[in-house]
Amino acid sequence: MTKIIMCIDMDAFFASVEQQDRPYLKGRPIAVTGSGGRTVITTASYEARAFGVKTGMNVYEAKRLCPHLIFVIGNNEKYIRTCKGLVSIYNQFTPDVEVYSIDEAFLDVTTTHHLFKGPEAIGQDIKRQVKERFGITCTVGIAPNILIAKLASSIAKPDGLRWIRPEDVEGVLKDLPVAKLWGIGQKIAERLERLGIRTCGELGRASVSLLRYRFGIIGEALKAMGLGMCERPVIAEEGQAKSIGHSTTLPADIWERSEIDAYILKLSEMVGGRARRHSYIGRRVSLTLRYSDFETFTRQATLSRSTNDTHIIYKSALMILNRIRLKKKIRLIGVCLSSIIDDCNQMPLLKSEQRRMALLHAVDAINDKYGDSKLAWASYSMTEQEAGVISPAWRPSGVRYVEMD
Ligand code: TTP
Ligand code: MG
Repeated sequence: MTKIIMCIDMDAFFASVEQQDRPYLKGRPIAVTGSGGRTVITTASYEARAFGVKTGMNVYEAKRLCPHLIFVIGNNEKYIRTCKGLVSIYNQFTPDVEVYSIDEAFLDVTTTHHLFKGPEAIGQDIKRQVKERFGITCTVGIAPNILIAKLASSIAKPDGLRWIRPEDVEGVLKDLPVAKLWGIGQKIAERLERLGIRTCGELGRASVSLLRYRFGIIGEALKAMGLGMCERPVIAEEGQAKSIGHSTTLPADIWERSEIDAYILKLSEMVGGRARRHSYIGRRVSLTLRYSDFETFTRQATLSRSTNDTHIIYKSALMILNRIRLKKKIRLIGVCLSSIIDDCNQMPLLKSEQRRMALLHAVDAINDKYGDSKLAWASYSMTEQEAGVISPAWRPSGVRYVEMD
């Protein structure tokens, strides 16, 4: 059966929330920056984008482009609260809701749209409710799969709705530059261009063996993307977190291995503590790093058995880090525990493990009582300053990182 997938993406999310909160900012060029004195822009209002201001730009460059630009320090808690409210709107229309990032969700309405006068009517209703409840606009893309739904929403931005029906996919992709597709970055686009492939139409017609030869295992997937095909389903939350992750944007970019390790320990403790509090254990540990120029990547390791032990999470994250040759300074670090199941509280077999678990629970009890990180592991003290932002990155219940490994 042909699926009907929706992609809902807020327009200039952080900036729109701030403009709604402070009406004097409405209709004006604003840029949202991180807390903790960071000088990089996380997003800009569409009024500011008209001057060329964009995500990742530093404030000096932005001010030069738009001298009357207004800067606002972001407030992650506020955005997470809004995100949770948005999900409650989506849940009216289907149980298959995937909260993909803080302002973006995929809905599979294949089996429910007829109850609501069709997908377009659902899209309009969501846009109306988002506007009424939060005073912000969003863009809706509708398509047979998430790849094309995402494309539809990016084409229709801002405040738009676009339905790309199965019979329209080929026409839309024909002359579309490959980099417009979700998942094809600038680097892959450049490599494709060297093969004479610029548009999705050309990519769809390219020989699989050539693509496989040049791009390895992703060669086939690239061709499928050029044809507008994507098998990945909408992965709905099932009430239980699928992963527990914390990330932190550092107060200043760092390079020193000992400093990076200290942050990883701190994040591992936050992840382990949260897993223990909610009685979850997980088998996969991922480490996400963002370089100073915003290039972001995730590597992961699978453990021999599930855990919520800070020490094991930390050691696994360090093992992952040991395999990475750092090219630039780091601006963000994230640690995530996934492949999660309920912890049946089995008693560890080894005496040393039993002792450590008892210690972990004692640390948790004190931290629960007096706030996180009152008691911490020795090398925490190496992080001289508190990080600027520590939050469950993007998703209200855990993190989904792009899996690259
Ligand atoms: P996006 O949806 O990528 O951007 P946006 O909502 O601001 O604008 P658009 O209308 O193009 O969708 O990201 C959502 C929010 O996430 C954004 O408002 C700010 C934040 N963000 C960061 O903090 N760092 C980043 O690198 C990016 C890309 C976004
Ligand atoms: Mg957005």
